[in-house]
Amino acid sequence: MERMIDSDVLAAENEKRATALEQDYNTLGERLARQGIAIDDVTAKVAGYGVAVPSWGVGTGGTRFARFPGGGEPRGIFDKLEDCAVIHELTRATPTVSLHIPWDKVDDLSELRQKGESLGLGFDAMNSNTFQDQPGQDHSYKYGSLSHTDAATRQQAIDHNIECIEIGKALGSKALTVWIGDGSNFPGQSHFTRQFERYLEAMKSVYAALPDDWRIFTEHKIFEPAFYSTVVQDWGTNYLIARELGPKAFCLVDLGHHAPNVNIEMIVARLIQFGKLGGFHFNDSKYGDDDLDTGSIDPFRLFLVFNELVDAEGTEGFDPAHMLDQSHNVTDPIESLMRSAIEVRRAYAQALLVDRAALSGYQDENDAMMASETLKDAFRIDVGPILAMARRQAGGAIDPIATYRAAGYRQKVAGERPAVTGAGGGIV
Ligand code: LRH
Ligand code: MN
Ligand code: MN
Repeated sequence: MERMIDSDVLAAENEKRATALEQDYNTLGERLARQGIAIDDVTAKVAGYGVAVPSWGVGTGGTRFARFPGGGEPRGIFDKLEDCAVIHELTRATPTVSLHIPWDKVDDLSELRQKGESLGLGFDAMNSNTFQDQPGQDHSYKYGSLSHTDAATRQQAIDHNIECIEIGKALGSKALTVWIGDGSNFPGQSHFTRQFERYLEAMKSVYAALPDDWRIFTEHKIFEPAFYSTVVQDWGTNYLIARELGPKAFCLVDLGHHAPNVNIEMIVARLIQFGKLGGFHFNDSKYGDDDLDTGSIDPFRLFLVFNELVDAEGTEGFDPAHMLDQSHNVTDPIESLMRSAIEVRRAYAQALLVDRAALSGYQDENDAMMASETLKDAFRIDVGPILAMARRQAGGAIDPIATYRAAGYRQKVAGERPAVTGAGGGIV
Protein backbone atom coordinates (compact mmCIF):
# COMPACT_ATOMS: atom_id res chain seq x y z
CA MET A 1 0.00 0.00 0.00
CA GLU A 2 1.38 3.41 -1.02
CA ARG A 3 1.35 5.93 1.83
CA MET A 4 1.31 9.66 1.33
CA ILE A 5 1.85 10.69 4.95
CA ASP A 6 4.99 9.67 6.80
CA SER A 7 3.97 7.08 9.37
CA ASP A 8 6.50 8.42 11.90
CA VAL A 9 4.90 11.87 11.74
CA LEU A 10 1.45 10.33 12.16
CA ALA A 11 2.58 8.24 15.14
CA ALA A 12 4.29 11.20 16.80
CA GLU A 13 1.26 13.45 16.35
CA ASN A 14 -1.07 10.77 17.72
CA GLU A 15 1.25 10.14 20.65
CA LYS A 16 0.96 13.79 21.70
CA ARG A 17 -2.81 13.50 21.92
CA ALA A 18 -3.37 9.89 22.98
CA THR A 19 -3.65 10.36 26.77
CA ALA A 20 -6.09 13.25 26.52
CA LEU A 21 -8.17 11.29 24.03
CA GLU A 22 -8.35 8.24 26.31
CA GLN A 23 -9.53 10.43 29.17
CA ASP A 24 -12.12 12.30 27.10
CA TYR A 25 -13.36 9.05 25.55
CA ASN A 26 -13.77 7.40 28.93
CA THR A 27 -15.59 10.41 30.35
CA LEU A 28 -17.97 10.45 27.39
CA GLY A 29 -18.35 6.68 27.66
CA GLU A 30 -19.48 7.02 31.29
CA ARG A 31 -21.93 9.70 30.38
CA LEU A 32 -23.43 7.67 27.52
CA ALA A 33 -23.55 4.54 29.67
CA ARG A 34 -25.88 6.40 32.05
CA GLN A 35 -28.23 6.74 29.05
CA GLY A 36 -27.87 3.04 28.27
CA ILE A 37 -25.61 3.62 25.26
CA ALA A 38 -22.39 1.61 24.78
CA ILE A 39 -19.86 4.07 23.38
CA ASP A 40 -17.88 1.38 21.56
CA ASP A 41 -20.96 0.43 19.56
CA VAL A 42 -21.32 4.02 18.39
CA THR A 43 -17.61 4.22 17.58
CA ALA A 44 -17.84 1.03 15.51
CA LYS A 45 -20.77 2.39 13.50
CA VAL A 46 -18.97 5.68 12.91
CA ALA A 47 -15.84 3.80 11.82
CA GLY A 48 -17.93 1.96 9.22
CA TYR A 49 -19.28 5.18 7.73
CA GLY A 50 -17.58 6.49 4.59
CA VAL A 51 -18.16 9.47 2.34
CA ALA A 52 -16.76 9.91 -1.19
CA VAL A 53 -14.40 12.75 -2.04
CA PRO A 54 -15.10 14.65 -5.27
CA SER A 55 -12.04 14.63 -7.53
CA TRP A 56 -12.85 18.23 -8.43
CA GLY A 57 -12.67 19.22 -4.76
CA VAL A 58 -8.93 18.75 -4.37
CA GLY A 59 -8.00 21.44 -6.90
CA THR A 60 -8.20 25.03 -5.70
CA GLY A 61 -11.55 25.40 -7.35
CA GLY A 62 -12.83 28.72 -6.24
CA THR A 63 -16.06 30.22 -7.27
CA ARG A 64 -17.49 30.81 -10.69
CA PHE A 65 -15.82 34.23 -10.63
CA ALA A 66 -12.22 33.48 -9.96
CA ARG A 67 -9.63 30.95 -9.01
CA PHE A 68 -6.74 31.78 -6.76
CA PRO A 69 -4.55 28.70 -7.05
CA GLY A 70 -2.48 27.59 -4.10
CA GLY A 71 0.81 25.71 -4.22
CA GLY A 72 0.98 22.12 -5.32
CA GLU A 73 -2.26 21.98 -7.26
CA PRO A 74 -2.83 18.53 -8.73
CA ARG A 75 -1.78 18.32 -12.38
CA GLY A 76 -4.18 15.58 -13.30
CA ILE A 77 -6.18 12.67 -12.01
CA PHE A 78 -3.17 10.79 -10.62
CA ASP A 79 -2.14 13.75 -8.46
CA LYS A 80 -5.77 14.19 -7.44
CA LEU A 81 -5.94 10.59 -6.32
CA GLU A 82 -2.84 11.08 -4.19
CA ASP A 83 -4.45 14.11 -2.54
CA CYS A 84 -7.60 12.08 -1.94
CA ALA A 85 -5.44 9.36 -0.40
CA VAL A 86 -4.06 11.90 2.09
CA ILE A 87 -7.60 12.71 3.15
CA HIS A 88 -8.42 9.06 3.66
CA GLU A 89 -5.15 8.20 5.39
CA LEU A 90 -5.73 10.84 8.03
CA THR A 91 -9.53 10.70 8.45
CA ARG A 92 -10.14 7.03 7.54
CA ALA A 93 -13.54 8.31 6.43
CA THR A 94 -13.18 8.70 2.65
CA PRO A 95 -12.50 5.33 1.02
CA THR A 96 -13.81 6.34 -2.41
CA VAL A 97 -13.43 9.07 -5.01
CA SER A 98 -16.11 10.42 -7.33
CA LEU A 99 -14.80 11.34 -10.78
CA HIS A 100 -16.03 14.08 -13.11
CA ILE A 101 -15.67 13.51 -16.86
CA PRO A 102 -14.02 15.14 -18.81
CA TRP A 103 -12.53 17.28 -16.03
CA ASP A 104 -10.71 14.08 -15.13
CA LYS A 105 -8.79 13.08 -18.23
CA VAL A 106 -8.31 9.35 -18.18
CA ASP A 107 -6.14 7.74 -20.85
CA ASP A 108 -5.29 4.41 -19.27
CA LEU A 109 -8.19 3.10 -17.23
CA SER A 110 -6.48 0.01 -15.88
CA GLU A 111 -3.52 2.10 -14.71
CA LEU A 112 -5.95 4.43 -12.92
CA ARG A 113 -7.78 1.56 -11.31
CA GLN A 114 -4.48 0.12 -10.13
CA LYS A 115 -3.40 3.47 -8.77
CA GLY A 116 -6.62 3.62 -6.76
CA GLU A 117 -6.02 0.11 -5.47
CA SER A 118 -2.46 0.85 -4.43
CA LEU A 119 -3.68 3.91 -2.53
CA GLY A 120 -6.56 1.98 -0.95
CA LEU A 121 -9.19 4.00 -2.83
CA GLY A 122 -12.25 2.84 -4.78
CA PHE A 123 -14.37 4.74 -7.29
CA ASP A 124 -17.80 6.04 -6.37
CA ALA A 125 -20.41 7.52 -8.70
CA MET A 126 -19.23 8.90 -12.04
CA ASN A 127 -20.31 12.46 -12.88
CA SER A 128 -21.00 13.53 -16.44
CA ASN A 129 -20.60 17.08 -17.70
CA THR A 130 -22.89 18.48 -20.35
CA PHE A 131 -23.07 21.88 -18.70
CA GLN A 132 -19.96 23.19 -20.43
CA ASP A 133 -18.64 23.02 -23.95
CA GLN A 134 -15.40 21.14 -24.39
CA PRO A 135 -12.80 22.07 -27.03
CA GLY A 136 -13.60 20.50 -30.38
CA GLN A 137 -17.07 19.21 -29.59
CA ASP A 138 -19.53 19.21 -32.49
CA HIS A 139 -22.58 20.78 -30.86
CA SER A 140 -22.75 23.53 -28.26
CA TYR A 141 -24.66 23.23 -24.97
CA LYS A 142 -25.36 26.94 -24.94
CA TYR A 143 -29.10 26.26 -25.24
CA GLY A 144 -29.17 22.97 -23.39
CA SER A 145 -27.88 19.43 -23.56
CA LEU A 146 -30.17 16.47 -22.81
CA SER A 147 -33.19 18.74 -23.31
CA HIS A 148 -31.86 20.68 -26.31
CA THR A 149 -34.28 21.36 -29.16
CA ASP A 150 -31.77 19.85 -31.59
CA ALA A 151 -31.70 16.04 -31.70
CA ALA A 152 -28.02 15.85 -32.62
CA THR A 153 -27.07 17.91 -29.56
CA ARG A 154 -29.19 15.68 -27.35
CA GLN A 155 -27.52 12.63 -28.87
CA GLN A 156 -24.09 14.07 -28.17
CA ALA A 157 -25.09 14.50 -24.50
CA ILE A 158 -26.50 10.97 -24.39
CA ASP A 159 -23.30 9.58 -25.88
CA HIS A 160 -21.21 11.43 -23.32
CA ASN A 161 -23.23 9.95 -20.45
CA ILE A 162 -22.86 6.48 -21.93
CA GLU A 163 -19.12 7.05 -22.22
CA CYS A 164 -19.07 7.94 -18.50
CA ILE A 165 -20.77 4.63 -17.75
CA GLU A 166 -18.15 2.82 -19.82
CA ILE A 167 -15.30 4.53 -17.99
CA GLY A 168 -16.97 3.78 -14.67
CA LYS A 169 -17.37 0.11 -15.57
CA ALA A 170 -13.63 -0.19 -16.10
CA LEU A 171 -12.95 1.45 -12.73
CA GLY A 172 -15.43 -0.52 -10.63
CA SER A 173 -17.92 2.32 -10.16
CA LYS A 174 -21.59 1.39 -9.81
CA ALA A 175 -23.42 4.65 -10.43
CA LEU A 176 -23.76 7.64 -12.71
CA THR A 177 -24.76 11.07 -11.44
CA VAL A 178 -26.37 13.36 -14.00
CA TRP A 179 -26.64 17.04 -13.34
CA ILE A 180 -27.56 19.31 -16.24
CA GLY A 181 -27.55 23.09 -16.37
CA ASP A 182 -30.38 23.13 -18.90
CA GLY A 183 -33.08 25.74 -18.45
CA SER A 184 -33.94 29.18 -19.71
CA ASN A 185 -33.12 32.76 -18.87
CA PHE A 186 -36.27 34.52 -20.01
CA PRO A 187 -39.99 33.83 -19.79
CA GLY A 188 -41.12 32.41 -23.09
CA GLN A 189 -37.65 31.24 -24.12
CA SER A 190 -38.52 27.55 -23.68
CA HIS A 191 -41.67 25.47 -23.61
CA PHE A 192 -41.60 23.88 -20.17
CA THR A 193 -43.40 20.68 -21.09
CA ARG A 194 -41.76 19.99 -24.44
CA GLN A 195 -38.34 20.71 -22.92
CA PHE A 196 -38.95 18.23 -20.09
CA GLU A 197 -40.28 15.65 -22.54
CA ARG A 198 -37.05 15.90 -24.54
CA TYR A 199 -35.02 15.51 -21.35
CA LEU A 200 -36.97 12.42 -20.27
CA GLU A 201 -36.63 10.81 -23.66
CA ALA A 202 -32.88 11.42 -23.71
CA MET A 203 -32.48 10.11 -20.16
CA LYS A 204 -34.32 6.94 -21.14
CA SER A 205 -31.53 6.26 -23.66
CA VAL A 206 -28.91 6.79 -20.95
CA TYR A 207 -30.86 4.59 -18.56
CA ALA A 208 -31.00 1.83 -21.16
CA ALA A 209 -27.19 1.72 -21.19
CA LEU A 210 -26.91 1.12 -17.43
CA PRO A 211 -25.54 -2.26 -16.37
CA ASP A 212 -27.89 -4.31 -14.19
CA ASP A 213 -26.04 -3.60 -10.97
CA TRP A 214 -25.75 0.16 -11.60
CA ARG A 215 -27.87 3.06 -10.39
CA ILE A 216 -28.42 6.42 -11.98
CA PHE A 217 -28.73 9.51 -9.79
CA THR A 218 -30.32 12.70 -11.03
CA GLU A 219 -29.44 15.89 -9.21
CA HIS A 220 -31.87 18.79 -8.92
CA LYS A 221 -30.86 22.41 -8.47
CA ILE A 222 -33.15 25.38 -8.11
CA PHE A 223 -31.34 27.71 -10.50
CA GLU A 224 -27.98 28.53 -12.05
CA PRO A 225 -26.61 28.66 -14.67
CA ALA A 226 -30.17 29.22 -15.95
CA PHE A 227 -31.81 32.07 -14.07
CA TYR A 228 -35.44 31.97 -15.09
CA SER A 229 -36.28 28.28 -15.26
CA THR A 230 -34.34 25.08 -14.74
CA VAL A 231 -35.38 21.73 -16.18
CA VAL A 232 -34.57 19.68 -13.07
CA GLN A 233 -35.26 22.39 -10.54
CA ASP A 234 -36.52 20.65 -7.44
CA TRP A 235 -37.10 17.32 -5.72
CA GLY A 236 -40.61 17.03 -7.16
CA THR A 237 -39.35 17.07 -10.73
CA ASN A 238 -36.49 14.86 -9.65
CA TYR A 239 -38.90 12.34 -8.18
CA LEU A 240 -40.92 12.32 -11.41
CA ILE A 241 -37.75 11.58 -13.35
CA ALA A 242 -36.78 8.69 -11.08
CA ARG A 243 -40.28 7.25 -11.41
CA GLU A 244 -40.40 7.66 -15.17
CA LEU A 245 -37.01 6.06 -15.68
CA GLY A 246 -37.43 2.96 -13.53
CA PRO A 247 -36.08 1.00 -10.56
CA LYS A 248 -32.42 1.86 -11.12
CA ALA A 249 -33.12 5.62 -11.02
CA PHE A 250 -32.89 7.64 -7.82
CA CYS A 251 -32.78 11.26 -6.71
CA LEU A 252 -29.59 12.91 -5.53
CA VAL A 253 -29.84 15.71 -2.99
CA ASP A 254 -27.11 18.33 -3.09
CA LEU A 255 -27.63 20.33 0.09
CA GLY A 256 -26.72 23.61 -1.62
CA HIS A 257 -29.29 23.26 -4.40
CA HIS A 258 -32.33 24.57 -2.55
CA ALA A 259 -33.76 27.96 -1.74
CA PRO A 260 -32.64 29.30 1.64
CA ASN A 261 -34.65 27.84 4.54
CA VAL A 262 -36.12 24.98 2.54
CA ASN A 263 -36.72 21.99 4.81
CA ILE A 264 -34.21 19.61 3.25
CA GLU A 265 -34.55 16.97 5.95
CA MET A 266 -38.20 16.66 5.07
CA ILE A 267 -37.37 16.23 1.39
CA VAL A 268 -35.00 13.47 2.47
CA ALA A 269 -37.76 11.81 4.49
CA ARG A 270 -40.19 11.96 1.56
CA LEU A 271 -37.68 10.43 -0.86
CA ILE A 272 -36.90 7.68 1.64
CA GLN A 273 -40.59 6.97 2.15
CA PHE A 274 -41.10 6.43 -1.56
CA GLY A 275 -37.85 4.52 -2.13
CA LYS A 276 -36.17 7.11 -4.30
CA LEU A 277 -33.39 8.61 -2.22
CA GLY A 278 -30.23 7.92 -4.21
CA GLY A 279 -27.65 9.91 -2.34
CA PHE A 280 -26.14 13.20 -1.36
CA HIS A 281 -23.72 15.85 -2.33
CA PHE A 282 -22.82 17.25 1.07
CA ASN A 283 -21.69 20.84 1.43
CA ASP A 284 -23.00 23.92 3.18
CA SER A 285 -24.35 27.25 2.07
CA LYS A 286 -25.67 30.55 3.28
CA TYR A 287 -27.29 31.87 0.12
CA GLY A 288 -27.25 29.48 -2.82
CA ASP A 289 -25.02 26.79 -4.27
CA ASP A 290 -22.12 28.09 -2.20
CA ASP A 291 -20.21 24.78 -1.98
CA LEU A 292 -18.80 25.65 1.44
CA ASP A 293 -17.38 23.03 3.79
CA THR A 294 -20.03 20.68 5.11
CA GLY A 295 -21.37 21.74 8.48
CA SER A 296 -19.52 25.07 8.40
CA ILE A 297 -22.67 27.22 8.33
CA ASP A 298 -25.53 25.17 9.72
CA PRO A 299 -24.41 22.00 11.49
CA PHE A 300 -27.85 21.58 13.05
CA ARG A 301 -29.43 21.17 9.63
CA LEU A 302 -26.84 18.55 8.73
CA PHE A 303 -27.69 16.74 11.96
CA LEU A 304 -31.39 16.85 11.08
CA VAL A 305 -30.65 15.25 7.71
CA PHE A 306 -28.71 12.49 9.45
CA ASN A 307 -31.50 12.11 11.95
CA GLU A 308 -33.73 11.07 9.04
CA LEU A 309 -31.06 8.73 7.69
CA VAL A 310 -30.52 6.98 11.01
CA ASP A 311 -34.26 6.75 11.49
CA ALA A 312 -34.49 4.90 8.16
CA GLU A 313 -31.54 2.55 8.74
CA GLY A 314 -32.58 -1.00 8.04
CA THR A 315 -35.40 -0.06 5.66
CA GLU A 316 -35.38 -2.46 2.71
CA GLY A 317 -33.52 -1.13 -0.31
CA PHE A 318 -32.28 1.91 1.60
CA ASP A 319 -28.67 2.51 0.54
CA PRO A 320 -27.98 6.14 -0.28
CA ALA A 321 -24.58 7.16 -1.68
CA HIS A 322 -22.75 9.73 0.39
CA MET A 323 -20.49 12.17 -1.42
CA LEU A 324 -19.01 15.58 -0.73
CA ASP A 325 -19.33 18.34 -3.32
CA GLN A 326 -17.41 21.44 -2.43
CA SER A 327 -14.80 23.74 -3.77
CA HIS A 328 -13.56 27.02 -2.39
CA ASN A 329 -10.90 29.63 -2.55
CA VAL A 330 -9.65 30.51 0.87
CA THR A 331 -8.57 27.20 2.41
CA ASP A 332 -6.31 24.33 1.47
CA PRO A 333 -8.75 21.95 -0.26
CA ILE A 334 -7.31 18.91 1.49
CA GLU A 335 -7.95 20.54 4.87
CA SER A 336 -11.47 21.58 3.86
CA LEU A 337 -12.35 18.11 2.60
CA MET A 338 -10.99 16.51 5.78
CA ARG A 339 -13.07 18.90 7.82
CA SER A 340 -16.19 18.05 5.82
CA ALA A 341 -15.60 14.31 6.13
CA ILE A 342 -15.26 14.76 9.88
CA GLU A 343 -18.44 16.84 10.00
CA VAL A 344 -20.62 14.31 8.21
CA ARG A 345 -19.39 11.68 10.64
CA ARG A 346 -20.12 14.04 13.52
CA ALA A 347 -23.71 14.50 12.35
CA TYR A 348 -24.02 10.74 11.95
CA ALA A 349 -22.69 10.09 15.47
CA GLN A 350 -25.01 12.69 16.99
CA ALA A 351 -27.96 11.19 15.14
CA LEU A 352 -27.05 7.75 16.49
CA LEU A 353 -27.39 9.17 20.01
CA VAL A 354 -31.00 10.30 19.56
CA ASP A 355 -33.28 8.46 21.98
CA ARG A 356 -35.66 7.25 19.28
CA ALA A 357 -38.09 5.46 21.57
CA ALA A 358 -38.48 8.59 23.68
CA LEU A 359 -38.79 10.77 20.59
CA SER A 360 -41.54 8.73 19.05
CA GLY A 361 -43.38 8.62 22.39
CA TYR A 362 -43.27 12.41 22.63
CA GLN A 363 -44.41 12.67 19.02
CA ASP A 364 -47.40 10.40 19.70
CA GLU A 365 -48.29 12.39 22.81
CA ASN A 366 -47.91 15.69 20.94
CA ASP A 367 -45.34 16.85 23.46
CA ALA A 368 -43.65 19.31 21.14
CA MET A 369 -41.30 20.62 23.83
CA MET A 370 -39.89 17.26 24.87
CA ALA A 371 -39.73 15.93 21.31
CA SER A 372 -37.69 18.93 20.29
CA GLU A 373 -35.49 18.68 23.40
CA THR A 374 -34.85 15.00 22.71
CA LEU A 375 -33.36 15.89 19.35
CA LYS A 376 -31.37 18.79 20.74
CA ASP A 377 -30.03 16.68 23.61
CA ALA A 378 -28.29 14.46 21.07
CA PHE A 379 -27.08 17.40 19.00
CA ARG A 380 -25.51 19.07 22.04
CA ILE A 381 -23.33 16.06 22.91
CA ASP A 382 -19.70 16.61 21.95
CA VAL A 383 -18.98 13.43 20.02
CA GLY A 384 -15.44 14.57 19.15
CA PRO A 385 -13.80 11.79 21.21
CA ILE A 386 -15.84 9.15 19.35
CA LEU A 387 -14.73 10.52 15.99
CA ALA A 388 -11.10 10.77 17.05
CA MET A 389 -11.12 7.26 18.53
CA ALA A 390 -12.66 5.82 15.35
CA ARG A 391 -9.89 7.42 13.31
CA ARG A 392 -7.13 6.34 15.62
CA GLN A 393 -8.30 2.74 15.85
CA ALA A 394 -8.39 2.59 12.04
CA GLY A 395 -4.83 3.91 11.74
CA GLY A 396 -5.78 7.54 11.07
CA ALA A 397 -5.00 10.75 12.88
CA ILE A 398 -6.46 11.91 16.17
CA ASP A 399 -6.17 15.45 14.77
CA PRO A 400 -6.11 15.21 10.95
CA ILE A 401 -5.50 18.88 10.18
CA ALA A 402 -2.66 19.29 12.68
CA THR A 403 -1.06 16.05 11.45
CA TYR A 404 -1.42 17.12 7.81
CA ARG A 405 0.34 20.37 8.59
CA ALA A 406 3.05 18.64 10.60
CA ALA A 407 3.67 16.25 7.69
CA GLY A 408 4.33 19.19 5.33
CA TYR A 409 2.46 17.50 2.45
CA ARG A 410 1.41 20.74 0.76
CA GLN A 411 4.95 22.11 0.84
CA LYS A 412 6.25 18.84 -0.55
CA VAL A 413 3.88 18.75 -3.53
CA ALA A 414 4.32 22.47 -4.13
CA GLY A 415 7.96 21.67 -4.84
CA GLU A 416 7.02 18.89 -7.27
CA ARG A 417 4.01 20.26 -9.12
CA PRO A 418 4.38 23.37 -11.26
CA ALA A 419 2.29 26.39 -10.27
CA VAL A 420 -0.85 27.02 -12.31
CA THR A 421 -2.42 30.35 -13.19
CA GLY A 422 -5.68 31.66 -11.82
CA ALA A 423 -7.10 32.72 -15.16
CA GLY A 424 -10.42 31.35 -16.30
CA GLY A 425 -13.66 30.78 -14.49
CA GLY A 426 -14.19 28.33 -11.69
CA ILE A 427 -16.59 25.47 -11.73
CA VAL A 428 -20.31 25.78 -11.21
C1 LRH B 1 -23.75 21.58 -9.87
C2 LRH B 1 -22.98 20.55 -9.10
C3 LRH B 1 -23.05 19.19 -9.76
C4 LRH B 1 -21.80 19.23 -10.59
C5 LRH B 1 -20.84 19.82 -9.59
C6 LRH B 1 -19.52 20.26 -10.07
O1 LRH B 1 -23.83 22.78 -9.18
O2 LRH B 1 -23.41 20.51 -7.77
O3 LRH B 1 -22.98 18.17 -8.82
O4 LRH B 1 -21.44 18.01 -11.11
O5 LRH B 1 -21.60 20.89 -9.05
MN1 MN C 1 -23.57 18.65 -6.69
MN1 MN D 1 -23.74 22.47 -7.03
